[in-house]
Amino acid sequence: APFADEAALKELIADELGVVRDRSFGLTTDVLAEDDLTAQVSPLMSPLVWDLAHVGNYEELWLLRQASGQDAMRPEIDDLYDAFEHPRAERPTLPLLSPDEARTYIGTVRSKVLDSLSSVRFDTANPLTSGGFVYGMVVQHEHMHDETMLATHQLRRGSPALLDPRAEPLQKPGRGSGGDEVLIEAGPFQMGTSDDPWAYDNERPVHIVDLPAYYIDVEPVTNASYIAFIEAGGYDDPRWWDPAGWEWRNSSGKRAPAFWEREGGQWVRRRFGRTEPVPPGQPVQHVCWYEADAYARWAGKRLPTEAEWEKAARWDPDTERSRRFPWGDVYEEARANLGQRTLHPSETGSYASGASAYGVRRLLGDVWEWTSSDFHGYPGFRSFPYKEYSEVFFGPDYKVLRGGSWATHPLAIRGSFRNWDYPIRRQIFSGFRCARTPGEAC
Ligand code: AVJ
Ligand code: FE
Repeated sequence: APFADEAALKELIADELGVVRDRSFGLTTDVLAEDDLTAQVSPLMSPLVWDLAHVGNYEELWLLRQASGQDAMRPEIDDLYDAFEHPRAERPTLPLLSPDEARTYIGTVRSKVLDSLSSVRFDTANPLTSGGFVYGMVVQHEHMHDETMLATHQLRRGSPALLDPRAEPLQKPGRGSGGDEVLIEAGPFQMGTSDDPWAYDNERPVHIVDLPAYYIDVEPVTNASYIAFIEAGGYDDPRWWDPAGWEWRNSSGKRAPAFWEREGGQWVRRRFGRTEPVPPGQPVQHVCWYEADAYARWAGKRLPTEAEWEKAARWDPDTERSRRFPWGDVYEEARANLGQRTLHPSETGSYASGASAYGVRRLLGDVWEWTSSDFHGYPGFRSFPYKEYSEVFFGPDYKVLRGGSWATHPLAIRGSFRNWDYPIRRQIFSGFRCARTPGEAC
């Protein structure tokens, strides 16, 4: 078991709580003034100061009240930071804590959490604390909000607040394989997990899924390929579009990915407050499900189902078991573009060492990948520890995304992790790869 020793696990938890908090401050009070933290840059997003206090309020709720049995510190603010009470568009009108108050509040919560950590028993009979589950849930929650805050930064106008820490790609791109696909032979695989201690309810339980043979792209679809779709009139031909997607295309007026503009005969994109030529070899980013679906049909392909994505990412046909990551069970920094080390996806051909058993590349990191699947619970699903994490979103309204992006922290991603969003959303760091049924099209 990865966390056999409770003291070592608690040390890791304390470290990871510190890592994620540094990240949260690095996206808020360290880099932006009060006005920028309280402003709403888009009705799709919360003011950054809401996210900041919300992660602390969530931490108070789960780690102080639930895990440690303490009384509410400030019961009067719970309602303000309950995501289900107030939609994002409404949040700037609430009497929110100021940036200074939020910083103080979440800092106080944090010191109480660290003070109580040693006295909370990680009882294997209590699913909330067994394996440190609820602490893992809180760390992952803050990382997810940090990625949401990065999307807010991307939408923000005004002078740049974030610097790309590296101008150069982390790895020199290797062999280009933008057009390549691999055949995944027919057969069963293990989908989801029952033994990953920090996995969410929607990743559980592990179950066997038997898939017919399919092809899947080795790499995500690049900007160059997506530009070919645009230039072939892809946005103007209803044959490629889902009927609801065609309606979205008509009513939104969109004819290119979010943040793209045509300038002097070339495509440029705005990225964290700067404008740059669209890099042809990076995965296309900021496309909605309808655009991904239309591109795939134009290319003579289709989006992979969620199960097809996961089998290509996790299944090892030699050992007949699913891996935690495409390359194995242990996270290794050099194998994927995760964790906000750059503020953009990597070039096609990078991270070849992160390939799955089938040779499929860059499944984790770079861009979230749209799948064709609606978000549902697996057979035997049981909501835990609260139905508002995932169960209330099950149904036909949301499409599943897999794999995480360059902005996703490694603690908040694994081959079984499931994300979801509306098919019209493009402010997230979303791209896609294609799949194909043998004998059909292409
Ligand atoms: C899993 C990313 C869809 O941001 O809505 C944050 C994560 N849940 N707070 C979201 C989440 C509660 C969730 N996603
Ligand atoms: Fe939240």
